Amino acid sequence: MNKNGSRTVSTILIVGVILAFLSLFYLSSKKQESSSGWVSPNGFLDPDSEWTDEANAYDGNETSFCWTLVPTYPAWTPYVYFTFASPISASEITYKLKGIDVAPATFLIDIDVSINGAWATVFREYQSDYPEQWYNISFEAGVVSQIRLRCQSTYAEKYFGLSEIKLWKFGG
Ligand SMILES: [Ca+2]
Repeated sequence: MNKNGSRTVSTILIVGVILAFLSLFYLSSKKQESSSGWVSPNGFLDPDSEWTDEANAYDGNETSFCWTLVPTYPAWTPYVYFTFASPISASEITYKLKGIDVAPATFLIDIDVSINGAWATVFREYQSDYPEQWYNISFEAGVVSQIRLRCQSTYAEKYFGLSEIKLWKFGG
């Protein structure tokens, strides 16, 4: 093989190696896109402006929180909506409460998800704001674009705090 031929072979080899790396990078990024895991919202809607620090419910920081003053039964807070950049195939929500008041409080919490554009209630139960822990809610799998939440207090007016809320996305 002459010098030019050897150079051509080297060039083909180098291009081949680069293409192989690019393919691996592409495949691994595709896998990452489709892999399952917890996904935080990336936006919110608060039509009545009754909630405060809404983005704290999806900033990945368990010490920051979104909050509102909750009226006494049977009055509800207005809904706070959490939105996703693109709809997510999901079957579970996890959320963490923040206890703001020192005295124990019990809330009726109502959580809905928008599945294919229709609201479905996935959780409506009484819950104490203590302890501050993660709560998981499973629901019939669907393509979710928004979560909305409202609550009421069973005794007296109380502050309600939400540290984080996430959807379980399944891989494809
Ligand atoms: Ca937070």
